[in-house]
Amino acid sequence: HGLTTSLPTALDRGEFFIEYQPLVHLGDGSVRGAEALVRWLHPQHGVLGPDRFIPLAEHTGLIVPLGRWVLEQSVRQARQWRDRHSDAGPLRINVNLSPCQLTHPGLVQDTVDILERMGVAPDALCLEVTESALIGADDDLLKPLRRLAEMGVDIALDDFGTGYSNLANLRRLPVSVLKLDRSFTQSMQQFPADPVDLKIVEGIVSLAHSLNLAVTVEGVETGAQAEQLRILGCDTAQGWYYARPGPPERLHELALVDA
Ligand code: G
Ligand code: G
Ligand code: MN
Ligand code: NA
Repeated sequence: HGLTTSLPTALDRGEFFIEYQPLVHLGDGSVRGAEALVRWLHPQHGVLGPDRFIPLAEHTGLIVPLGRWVLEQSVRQARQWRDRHSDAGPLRINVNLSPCQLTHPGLVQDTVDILERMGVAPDALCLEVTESALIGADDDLLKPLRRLAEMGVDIALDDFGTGYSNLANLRRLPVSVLKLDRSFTQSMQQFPADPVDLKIVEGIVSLAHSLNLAVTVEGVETGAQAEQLRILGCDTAQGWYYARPGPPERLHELALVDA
């Protein structure tokens, strides 16, 4: 239908834009960075979320140039945050990668080029890959991620806890961050939360920390959730309680308040 025919030229027409959702340190509440979330301002349908077009972009191959564009914009934005107020501390940028981007041979070189061109250090970038994309991943798939990790780029396992991956498998993956799926956060709605859910999160956090992985929680909507997840030892949080995804200027304001 309409989206299928208009997607291939949307990039050239400049119809995509990026919103940023802050990542907040649970210990002190400071803004540490943001996740880049792409949107499509469609001339007829208005603003479309990634769920409406990423699957189509993956199917048609547009995800490779679109993903490269998202990465470049996001790294440029990280540079602007740094230039505009270094007093807020370095703000890191998280960018989502589709499985198709992992198999594209240009991924490592494109990433290196973008970081160099923008003058941004690799450790200011975190690439998010879903747990399901890495289940059963062979060495060929992991090689580019390993090279990026060796350069200092963080790799996060997104939607962790939904993909039924073997926990022992984590040792094999070049990841440094687990992003706990929103479903765990939702079960922290009541205070005190369900004791079994508490034990599960506690176990994941303890395993993650013993493997030197940081834990980020998604979908935090209330202060009670934030407090329980902080007590459970989670490191960083993201969610509507702190801020909805928004324009990059919003991050300046949020980061400056804490600085
Ligand atoms: O933006 P929203 O909050 O609706 O995000 C929905 C999903 O879309 C998230 O799971 C996110 O990982 C994915 N997503 C957002 N931006 C990008 C992107 O630039 N590339 C890819 N591959 N996925 C994205
Ligand atoms: O990459 P990922 O699937 O994690 O993308 C995050 C998605 O979660 C985006 O669609 C974003 O808009 C959404 N989101 C972010 N914060 C919250 C929240 O606090 N509650 C809910 N329900 N969704 C959120
Ligand atoms: Mn994500
Ligand atoms: Na997620």
